Amino acid sequence: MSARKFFALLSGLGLAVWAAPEAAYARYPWEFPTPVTPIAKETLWIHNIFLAFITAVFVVVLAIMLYSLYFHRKSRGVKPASFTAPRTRMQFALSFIPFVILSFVDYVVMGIPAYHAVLAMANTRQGAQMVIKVTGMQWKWEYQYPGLHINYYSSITTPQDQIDDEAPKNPHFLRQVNHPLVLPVHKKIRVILLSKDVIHSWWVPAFGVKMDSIPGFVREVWLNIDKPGVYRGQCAELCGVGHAFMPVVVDAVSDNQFTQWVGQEQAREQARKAQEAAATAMTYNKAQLVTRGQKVFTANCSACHQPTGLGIPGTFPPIAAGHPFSAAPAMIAQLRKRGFITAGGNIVEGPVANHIDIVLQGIAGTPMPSFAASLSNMDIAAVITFERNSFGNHTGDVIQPAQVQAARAASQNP
Ligand code: HEC
Ligand SMILES: [Cu+2]
Repeated sequence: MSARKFFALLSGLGLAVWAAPEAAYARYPWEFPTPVTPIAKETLWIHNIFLAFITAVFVVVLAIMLYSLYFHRKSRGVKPASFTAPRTRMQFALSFIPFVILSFVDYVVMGIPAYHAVLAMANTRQGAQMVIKVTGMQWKWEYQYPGLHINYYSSITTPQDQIDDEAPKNPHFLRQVNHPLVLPVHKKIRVILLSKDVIHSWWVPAFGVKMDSIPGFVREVWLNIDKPGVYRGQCAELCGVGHAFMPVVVDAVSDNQFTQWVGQEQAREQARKAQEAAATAMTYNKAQLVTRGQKVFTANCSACHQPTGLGIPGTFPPIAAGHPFSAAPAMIAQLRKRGFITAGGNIVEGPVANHIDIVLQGIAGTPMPSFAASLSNMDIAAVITFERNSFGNHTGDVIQPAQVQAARAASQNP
C-alpha cells in the first residue's frame, strides 16, 4: 500500500467514526446546556478551544504513529534506531520544535484564557447589584435574600412512588422543588454559600457554577443570567443518604416580575405570621394534632427517623419507644446531657419539655437539625403529639402550639 492510499484509508475511517453513530447519539444530549452567564460562556468557550487543539494534536500524532508502525515495520527490513538521545542538528530541532509549540499552546493559547476565566470567577463583588445567601443542609437548600426579608427552604417534590420506580417518571424527575430560587435577569448577583452540616455543592450547569458549600466557611460565586427561564441542577457533593434528593431549581425572571414576586413573598410572609399567631392561640384535640403531625413527620423527619419510626441503627435513633438507640457514645452523651434518654431507652417517653427542646433546637454536633425556623408552632406541636402517640408509643400527651411558642420565647433561638 502506498503512503497516499494509507492516509486516504485513515481519513475514511475517521470520517466513518465521526458520521456513523449519529443515530446512536441522538438519544443522548452530548452538548453542554446552553450557557446563560458570562462565566458559563467563557468556560465553555475555553473547553471548546482546548478540545479543538488537543484533538488536532492527537490526530496528527496518531497518524504519524500509525504511519511509522505500518511503513517502518520489521518485515520490510527496517532496523530500529540505535541512538537514545538527539545528536544531529535535525534531531535536536525535531525535539525542540514540538516543545516550543506545546509550551506556546499550553501557556499562551490555553493559559491566558484559563487564567482570565479564573480571575473572572473570583470577581464576585465588583459591581454586584444583589446578594443571595444559599445554605446547604441535609437534604434541602435554604435561600435568603438579605434586606428583602425573604427566606425559605427549597426541597424536592418528586413523588415517592416515582423515586421507588412504581410510577412513570415525569420529565423533571429529581429536578423539581416546592420553592425555586427566584432571580432577576441582567443583574450581577453575588451568591454566598454556607452549609449547616456536611459539604454540599450548589450546581447549575447552565450557569457554569458548581461551588462546594462547606461548614465553617463562607464561599462565593456570582451570576449574571442573560435569559429568563427555569434552570435546573442538583447537589454535586455526596452528602449522605438524601444526596440525590436535593435539587437546585432557579427561576430567572425579568426585573418587573422579580419586583412583583418580592411583593408577593413579603405579603405571604405577613399572612403566614398572622395565621401562625392565630393558630398558636387555638387549642386542638389529639386526633387533629396526630393527623397533621403524621404529615409533618413524613415531610421533615422520616428521611432520617424512617417512616416506621425505627430509625437506622447506629445512625438515626428510633422514635418508637422500647428500641434502644445504639449510636456513637458522643451522640448519646449529647442526648443524656439534655436529660433525654430514660433508663429503659424509651427516648420519646421522657419529659415533653425535652422533646420540644430537641425539635426546636436540634442537637448540636449531630445531624438532628433545628426546626425552629422551618416549622410553625402548630407543626411542631403536631409532630411531637404524633411521635408520642404513634409507633407503639402511648404517652397520651397532647401538645398545644402555645407550649411550643412558650418554649421558643424561653430559648435563645426563637
Ligand atoms: C437529617 C436527619 C434528621 C432529621 C431530618 C430529623 N432528625 Fe431527629 N435526630 C437525628 C439524629 C441523628 C438524632 C440523634 C442525635 C444524638 O444522638 O444526639 C436525632 C434525635 C431526635 C430525637 C431525640 C432522640 C429520639 O429518638 O427521640 C427526637 C425526638 C427527634 N430527633 C425528633 C425529630 C423530629 C420530630 C424530626 C422532624 C421534624 C426530626 N427529628 C428530623 C436526625 C434527624
Ligand atoms: Cu448535598
